[in-house]
Amino acid sequence: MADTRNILLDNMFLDEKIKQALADENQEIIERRAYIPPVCEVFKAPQTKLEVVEKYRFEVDPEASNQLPSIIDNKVQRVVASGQRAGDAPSSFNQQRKIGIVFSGGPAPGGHNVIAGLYDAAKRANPDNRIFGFLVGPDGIIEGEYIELNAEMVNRYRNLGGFTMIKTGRTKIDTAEKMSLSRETILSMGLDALVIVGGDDSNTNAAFLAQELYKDGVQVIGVPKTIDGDIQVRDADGNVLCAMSFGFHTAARAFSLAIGNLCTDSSSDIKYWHICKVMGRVASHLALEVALQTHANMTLIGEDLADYVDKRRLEAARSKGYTDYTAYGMTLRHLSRIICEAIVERAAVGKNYGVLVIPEGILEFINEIQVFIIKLNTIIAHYNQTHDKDFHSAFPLLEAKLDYLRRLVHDKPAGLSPSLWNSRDDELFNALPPFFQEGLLTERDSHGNFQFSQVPTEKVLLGLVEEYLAILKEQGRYKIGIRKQYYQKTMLKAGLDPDRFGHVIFKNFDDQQYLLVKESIISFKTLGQALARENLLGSDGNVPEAVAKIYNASVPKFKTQTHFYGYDGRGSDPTRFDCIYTYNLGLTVFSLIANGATGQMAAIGNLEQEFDHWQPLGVPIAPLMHLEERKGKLSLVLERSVVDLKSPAFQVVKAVREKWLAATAGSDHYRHPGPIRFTGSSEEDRPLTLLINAVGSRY
Ligand code: FBP
Repeated sequence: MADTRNILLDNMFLDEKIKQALADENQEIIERRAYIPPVCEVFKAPQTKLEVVEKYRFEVDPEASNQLPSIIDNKVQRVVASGQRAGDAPSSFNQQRKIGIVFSGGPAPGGHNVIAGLYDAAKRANPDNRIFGFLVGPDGIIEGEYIELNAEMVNRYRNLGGFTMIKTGRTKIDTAEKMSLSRETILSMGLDALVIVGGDDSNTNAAFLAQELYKDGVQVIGVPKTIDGDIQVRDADGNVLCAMSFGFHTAARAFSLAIGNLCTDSSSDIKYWHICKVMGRVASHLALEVALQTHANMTLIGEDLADYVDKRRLEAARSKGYTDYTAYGMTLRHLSRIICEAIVERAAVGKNYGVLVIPEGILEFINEIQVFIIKLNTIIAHYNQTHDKDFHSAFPLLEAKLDYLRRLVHDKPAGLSPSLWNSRDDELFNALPPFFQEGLLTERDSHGNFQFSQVPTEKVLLGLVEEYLAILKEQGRYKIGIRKQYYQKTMLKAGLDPDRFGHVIFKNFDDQQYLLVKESIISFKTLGQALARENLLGSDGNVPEAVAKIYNASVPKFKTQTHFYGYDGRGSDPTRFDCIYTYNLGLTVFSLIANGATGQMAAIGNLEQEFDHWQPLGVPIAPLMHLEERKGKLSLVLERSVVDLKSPAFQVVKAVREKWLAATAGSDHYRHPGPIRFTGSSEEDRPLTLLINAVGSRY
C-alpha cells in the first residue's frame, strides 16, 4: 500500500498542474512583478533639474544649526524637467555614479519599489551606474556588508511587499565609532551617494550622515518609510510637504480587511466582542484609517483621549470653589468605564457583540501610564549610562527589576532626581498586574523608543472592562435587550399573557422595541420574587418555563477574542497606491542625487490629491529637526506627527462614531473594504484619511 502511494506521488510531481500548484510563485506574484507603475509627468523627460521653492518657511532649532551646519540652509526643491532633450550631449546628470541604499527599521510595503525606481532611473541616466544594497539595515553599512543589485534581483521584487531583497535592521549609527566605520565603508566603496529608507529616526540618521560625509562629497538622501504614518511633514506655516510615509496605506488596508471580516463574523454569531490592537507606535493614524475603512463599533484614538476633560468632575469642583486638575486627561479606569458604557448600550438593543479597535500606543495618552513610561525610560537610561552592564542584562527577571525600583525609593543615585521614583510610584506600580509591569519595563529599542508592540495593552484594558462589567451586571445595569415581538411570541406560545408579565419583568415594556429586564431582577431568585408579588408564578410555584427562557436570554456573557494586527499587515504586498508612490519616490531619489542634493528627504507633494497633481520634491531634513528627550537625554530628532484632532479626517470620525457604535435597534454600519486589489477599478487610489483631509480642507 505504502509503495503504491510513493509511485503515485512520483508521477503526480511530474504533472504540470501539480507542478504549478506547488510552485513558489503564483499568478498574482507573476502579474505583480510585470506591473509598471505610472510615473509623474516630470519623469517622462530625459532629465530633471531641481528648483528651489521659496514659499516654505522653517523655524530652525539653534541646536540643528549648530550640529548640522552644512545642510541647515537647504531649501525645499521641486523636481522639474530640465529642458535637456534626448540626443543632447550628456551632462552631470548622466555622470557615472555608485549609489548605496539601505532599509532601516521595520518593513513597510513598497520598499522594493523604491529600489526599483532608483535602479531604473539610474540605469536610464547611465547604464554604467551601479546600485548597491546594504544588508540587514545600517549594520550593513557599519560592517561593510553589501551586494551589488542587478536587473534580475530588482525584477524579482517589483511591486512585492517586505524588505526581503536586502533585509532590514534597527541599528542606529549613533556613536562616533559607528559613524567612522560607516564612513570607512562608504569611502572604500567609492560611493557617490547613500539612500536611507526609514522612519523619523532613520531620517534623523540620514541628516547626521549627510553632515558627516559632506566634505567627502558623498550625498545622503532619506526616504519616508513607516507603516505608522507618523512622518507627516509641514513647514512652519502648516503647508504640507509630505502627507504620508509609504507603507501606511497597505498596512491599514490589510488590518482593515481582517477587522472588516471580524465585523462580519461578529454580527453573524453575535457572541463575541473582538478586541483588535493595531500597530502604529504612539500615533493613532493607523487606527483612524481602520475606523474609516471598517466603521468598527468603537475605535479609540489616543490623541483624542489625551484631550479628554471630565466636565462633570470639573463642574463639581468648580461649584466648591476649586479646580480639579485630575479632571483633565484620561485614566485607565475611566477609559474602561467608557468602553463598558458602549458595551452596555449595545447589549440593551440586543447586540452583545461588537468590534473594538485599540491603537498600540494608547498607553502613551493615558495619564498615569505615560508618567510611568517617562519615569522608567529615565531610570533605565540613567542605569545604562552609569553601569557597565545594561539594565536588562543586570536584572533579567521581573522580581529583580522591581527590587531595583523599590530600592530607588530610599537610595538616591547621583544624577537621578530624588523625587523621580517615590513610595507612591512604587505603590501604584506594584498594584499593576505582573504581565503589565513586565511590559512597561520591557527593553527600549535601539533608538530608546518604548516598544509598544511588546505590551499587551488590550489585556490590561480588558481586565478592567471585565471587572466593571461584572459590577454593572450585579447592579442589573448590563442586560441584553429582548426583541418585543420575540417576547410576545414566546409568551403567547406558552399560553401566558405578555402584557401582564411584561410590566412586571421589564422596565420599558410600553415604549420600546427592545425590552430590558428591570434592574432589581438580577437573579432567578429575584425574578421569582417579583413574579410572586404579582401572583404570576406557575401552579407548581416556579417561574414559568417561557419566562425563564426570556430571562436567560437577557443575561449577558461577556465573551471576547483578542487580536493583534501589525506584523501581518507590515508584510503585505503593497496596494496600488503604495506601488505607485514608492516607485515615484525611487525616481525622485535619483533626481535629487543626479542634481547634487544632500541632506534632503525625497517626498511627493500633493499626495493627498489625484495622481496627476503629484509633485516630486526634496524636503530639507535639518530645518525640521528639534530637541526631544531620547534615552533620558535631549537629542536632535525629526518630529513624529500624531493625529491632528482638528483634521477633517478625525472630525468626520468623531461626528459619526455614535452612528458606527450602532447602539440602536437596527443593523450595524460596518463597511467591508475587502482585500487589497492590485488590478481592477475597485481599488481605492489613496488612503481615506488623505482623501478626506484633501476634500475637507475645501470646507
Ligand atoms: P518603523 O517605525 O521602524 O517603521 O516600525 C514601525 C513598527 O511596525 C511599529 O508600528 C511597531 O511598534 C514596531 O515597528 C515594532 O517593532 P519591531 O519590529 O522591532 O517588533
